[in-house]
Formats: sequence, structure tokens, C-alpha cells
Amino acid sequence: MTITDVRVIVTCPGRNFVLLKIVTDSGLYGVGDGTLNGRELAVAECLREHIAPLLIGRDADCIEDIWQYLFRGAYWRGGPVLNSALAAVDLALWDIKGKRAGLPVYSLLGGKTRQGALAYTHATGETFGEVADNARRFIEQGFKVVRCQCAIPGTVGTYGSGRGNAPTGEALPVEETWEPRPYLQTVPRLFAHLRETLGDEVELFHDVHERLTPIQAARLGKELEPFHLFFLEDPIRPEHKESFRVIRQHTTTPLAMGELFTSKWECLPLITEQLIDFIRCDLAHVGGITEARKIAAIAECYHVQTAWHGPPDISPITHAANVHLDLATPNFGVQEWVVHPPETADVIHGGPTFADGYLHVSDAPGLGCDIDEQAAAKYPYRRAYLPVSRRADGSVQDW
Ligand code: GCO
Ligand code: MG
Repeated sequence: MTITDVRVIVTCPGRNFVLLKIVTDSGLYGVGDGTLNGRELAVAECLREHIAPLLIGRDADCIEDIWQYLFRGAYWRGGPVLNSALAAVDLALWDIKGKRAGLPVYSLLGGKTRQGALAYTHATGETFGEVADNARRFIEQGFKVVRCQCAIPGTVGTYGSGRGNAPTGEALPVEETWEPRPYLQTVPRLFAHLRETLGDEVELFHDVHERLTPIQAARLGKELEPFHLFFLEDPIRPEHKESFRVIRQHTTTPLAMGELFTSKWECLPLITEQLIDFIRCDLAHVGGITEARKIAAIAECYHVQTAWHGPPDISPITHAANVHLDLATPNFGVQEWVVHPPETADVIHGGPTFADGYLHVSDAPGLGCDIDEQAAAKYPYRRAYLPVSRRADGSVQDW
């Protein structure tokens, strides 16, 4: 089955997405997603100018060989731009393989190990009361795990507490402020309030979003211990993996990390030294299902569970890929999930469905998603940046 056409579709149905359609001579095609929030066009150009010409004439069946060819064959390898482009190709090829076999992708990956993927979503708010009310709303909808973020007094626009990062029309990034002292004081109080008002049954957790130093993260983990978090997410910057030893030495709060990693090698030290409990890479940035299933297999050996990144800035196609992999993975832990803006469904059909705390995908062959290219053309790309954060003294801070 020979690849005859590769089409890159950049569209903004409520959010920017970089989508891919790989067409074969059999008439079957596959869909993929390589959206990289805030740097979308770098991936689109990479796909159009550098990768598409390499795919024409190749056998769509050879996913692993194409993966190796694009990753190692380029000599210059890795990083979020190249590996998001690789992910788009990988997802589309798995979609084709499923369609050709007449089987959903989870079946190709070994079949269901569970009936649904335990899901979490985000409760946010300006005040503790608002976060608790939002979390309660999600619990009533059936969520058994809820991520909780709150505004931090004295700072501007704390990550996770506000409007998110969908396109707003601003020409340049919004600037926010953040300080460790009020943050470290507020978060344990937030969870004390949430446990008091929501009880002990629901699983709660918090995303630090890489903002702390190792010793600050250690302190936070320790102070959160009485509230039994499901995990503490991305406590420190991703570069120096050994720093996790500092956190681990001090706290039994489970740790999750990985949305900024772009390969299995970055995950290795954290997994093999058992410095984390959940690995949460983004399938759209690590090179797709092919790389993520290897990460899951390595993690299985070390009692680390998966919690693939599932924010609104990747399309329902990657969300579907997440759930296909979740269903087939014995050491699956939890799946992040959010509802996309309504216009997204005009362009991308399919994607996971939520019921009573769990995510499901259809039994349709492949990933179960499709792209309406005519609808996509009605939603042109709108440049959008993630916010940038600064400390009170004006220096750059991880957002
Ligand atoms: C999460 C993430 C996201 C990121 C976003 C950046 O846990 O869902 O932290 O909210 O901020 O993906 O593009
Ligand atoms: Mg996160």
C-alpha cells in the first residue's frame, strides 16, 4: 500500500491544530495530529517541506521503519518540532493500518486490557470556594479524579486558574507574574479546603507546571501528604532529571512528569530510578503511538503507570490515540481529558467519549476520527502564544 499524497491541514476551529492526512494508492487514508501549541507553523512547514516528499512512494504498512527513517535518517533528530511532525505521521500510519485490517487501533496494540480509561479533567477558580464548586460539578458528571488549580494571591494570571491559552487575538504573549512564597502557602490550604468540602472519596491532584525548585517541590509534596493526592504533576523544570532525587527523598506524595519530554530517552532516568510514579508524555510530541508504547513498556518494568498528556491544545485525534493506547496498556494509570470548543467538531469528527468517569473509543477501524477539509478551510490559523511568566523582580519564570 503505497503513499501517494500527504496533506497538511492547519486550522483554528476554536484552537489551532496542525493535522495530517496520508493518502494511499488503495484509496485508504489515515489522519494524524502534530499540533505544537504556540509553534504550530514550525511543525506544519516541517511536514510540508521536509517530510511529505520523503513519504511519497513508501509502503504505509512499515510504521516502525518509516519512524526510524524519519527520526534517525534525518541525522538532526528530536525536539518538540521534529517529534511533533513525526507524531502526525505515526498516528496517520496507525490509522491506515487499522483501516486496512478492519480493526480499531487498540486491537492492533494487543487488545483491551480494560473496558474504559479512567479520566480526569481540570477544576479551576479564583477562590477555594470556586475551585470546590467546579470540582463538585465534575464529580456530579461522573469524574472520579479531578485536577485542582487556584489563583495565587498577589500574582497575576496563575497557570491553570484562568482562561487557558486559546487564541485571543493578542499580537504578543500575555505576561503573567508568579512568586513561590504565596504559591507554597496557598496550595496546601487549597487541598485542606477541598478535602473538607469534597470528602475523601474523590481522587484529587495538582499540576505544579514545572515552577518550583527541587527543594520547594519536596516541601510541597510533604505538606500535601495528609490530603493523599493522586499525584503531584510536573513539579520542576524538565532539564535536569537527577533533581527528582531531592524531591523523592522527602515525600511519599506520588509524582508525575513528562509533558515536555520528547523521547523515551528523556523518560529513562526517572523511570529506571523509580523517581516518579506516573509518566505523562504527550503522544503528539514524542513521536506518536510508536514511541509512547515503548515508554509504557519500559515503565511497566518499574511499576510506573501512564498518564498521557491530554490538554485542549492537541486535537481529538491525539486524544483518541491516547485512549486506544490506554485501553491496551496493562500499566495505564489515568487519562487527562478536556472538552474542545464546539467548532472543533465541525472539522474533526470522532474522538473519545466520556461516561461515568471513563473514556471510550468507538470500534471503528483505525483511530475512529476523520478530518473535514472543507470545514477546516473555514477556520483559518490565528497566531496565538502561551503566556509568559515573570517574577516580581522582572526575571523570567517558568509559566
Ligand atoms: C496539562 C498541561 C497543559 C499545558 C499546555 C501547554 O497538564 O494539561 O500542563 O495545560 O500547559 O499543554 O500547551
Ligand atoms: Mg501539566
